[in-house]
Amino acid sequence: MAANLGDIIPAPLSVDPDPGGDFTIDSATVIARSGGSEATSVSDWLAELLRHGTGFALPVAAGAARAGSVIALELGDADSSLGDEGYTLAVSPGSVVIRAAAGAGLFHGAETLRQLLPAGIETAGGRGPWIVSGGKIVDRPRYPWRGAMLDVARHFFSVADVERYIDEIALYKINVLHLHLTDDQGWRIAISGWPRLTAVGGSTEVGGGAGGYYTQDQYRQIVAYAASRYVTVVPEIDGPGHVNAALAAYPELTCSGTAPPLYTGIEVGFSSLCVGKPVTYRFLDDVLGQLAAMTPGPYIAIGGDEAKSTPPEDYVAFIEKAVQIVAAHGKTAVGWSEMAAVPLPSGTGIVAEYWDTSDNGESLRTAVQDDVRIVLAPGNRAYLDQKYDDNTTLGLVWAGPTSVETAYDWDPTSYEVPAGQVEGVEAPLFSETLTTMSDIEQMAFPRLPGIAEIGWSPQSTHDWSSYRLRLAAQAPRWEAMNLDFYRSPEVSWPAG
Ligand code: TNX
Repeated sequence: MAANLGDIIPAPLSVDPDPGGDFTIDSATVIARSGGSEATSVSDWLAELLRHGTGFALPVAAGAARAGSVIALELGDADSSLGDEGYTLAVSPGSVVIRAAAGAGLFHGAETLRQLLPAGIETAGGRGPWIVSGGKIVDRPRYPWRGAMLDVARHFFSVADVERYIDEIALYKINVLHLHLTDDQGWRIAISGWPRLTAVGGSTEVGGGAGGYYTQDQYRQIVAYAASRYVTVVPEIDGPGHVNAALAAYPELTCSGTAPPLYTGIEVGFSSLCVGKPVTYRFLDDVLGQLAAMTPGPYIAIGGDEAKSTPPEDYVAFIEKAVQIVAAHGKTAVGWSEMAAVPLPSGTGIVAEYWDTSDNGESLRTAVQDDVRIVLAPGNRAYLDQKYDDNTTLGLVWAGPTSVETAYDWDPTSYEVPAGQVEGVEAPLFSETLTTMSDIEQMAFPRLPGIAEIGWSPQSTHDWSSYRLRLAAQAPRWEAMNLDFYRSPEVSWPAG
C-alpha cells in the first residue's frame, strides 16, 4: 500500500494530497535530471537505490523530459524562500518532479521520495507495486543544524560503520555528523609528526579492546562520503580534559612530565592538558591545523566539557587559545556549553552545545549575552546513549532513562535562549556501553528520528499521538535495511 503523502519523518512543512494524482514506477520509468553536476550525483544516487529495490532499468537522462513516466530532479529555478535545503515534490500520474535551489534540497527531496515508497524498496528486487501518492509537498527545515554525534573514542567504529550511520541519519535529513574523535580511552585520528597519538593512544578502548584509529585518508573518505549525503562532518578533539590517551602517548603534554597509563574505564574528569606549557599549543596547532585542512565544513569542535582537573583560570586560558587556533585555521570553534561561559573577544563566533540540564541553563547565560550560536542537545531528551527504560541493557542512566516520547516531546524554544540564537539540535551518542553497529542502531532507533523531526519540522506539526503512528510505519523499512532498533512498548509496531 502506498504511504499517504506526507506520512514521512520529519514531517514536511506543507502537504497537499491529490487523490487522483498517484504515480507508479514501472519498467518504462525514466529519471530526468537537469541543472548541473549535483543534479547528476543526486540522480545517480536515487537511480541506484530505485534500481536495486525495483529491479527496473531506470535510465538517467539529461534534460527536463516529461513524456511517459518520469522522475525528474531539477536543480535551480526553485522558490527562493525554501533555501538551499528546501525542495518541492510534485506527484502526478505522469511524473514525480523534485525541484530545489541547491543539491542539498534535491537530496532531501529524493530521501522524501524514498520514504514515500514501500519498505520493499530497501531490498534487492523488492515487491511492488511502486505507487507514490499524488499531490505536492513543499518543504524546508526549521533549523540549519540538525546533528548526530558519534563517539568513536570510547569504542572505536570502522569506516564502514560510520558510513552506514551516515546513510541512516541522512534518511531523516540530519545534516551534521559530529565525530567525537578523542577521549581518555582513545585517540582515533592520525596526526603527522605525532605518531604515538595513534600508535599508543589509539591502541585500546573501554573494556580493554584493541581500539583503532583512522588514517588521514580514511578520515577524508568519511568526510567525502558524508558530503555525498549532504552531511557536514564536525570533528572534535576534546580538551583540556578527556585527554588521557594523548597524555599516555606524549608525557611532555602533562605538567609532571610523566605519562599516565592507558585508561579503559568510564570515569570522566580526571585528565588535563598542561595549560601553561608551550608544547601544549604546538600540539594543538598541529592537530587542529591538520584537521582543518582535511575538513571542508566550517567547524572544528574543541570539547571543553567536564574539565574537572583543570584549574578554572587555566580552563579560561586554554579555551581562549584553542578558539584562536581554530580561527587561525579558518574555522569556527564548536564546544560543549561550559565553554560558552568563557569571555571571548567580541565578534568571536562560536557554537556552544547545551547538554547538561542539571545546571538550569546557567552555562548558557554568558553565551546568550555574547550572542553565541546555540545547539540544543539536552541530556535528558537528546542523548541517545541513555537507557530507554528498565528493560534496556545497553546505555547509561545519568540523564535518563529517556523514552521515545521523552526524546520526541520537547521544543527547542522552551530553553532560556533567544529563539534567534538557536542554530539547531543534536543527538549525541556516547559509546561507553556500545561495541557494535547493532548497539549503535538500537540506541539511535527509534529515538533519532524524533530529534531529526524537532530540528526540521515546524512546531505546528509536533504531535506525539500522530508521530508515533508515522514512527511505527518506519519499522518495515528498518527491517528491510537490516537496521536494528528497540521495539519500545510505547509504539504499536506492525507485526514483523
Ligand atoms: C557526559 S556530554 C559527557 C561524556 C560522556 C557522556 C555520557 C559531555 C559533554 N560529556 O563524557 O560520555 O556524558 O552520556
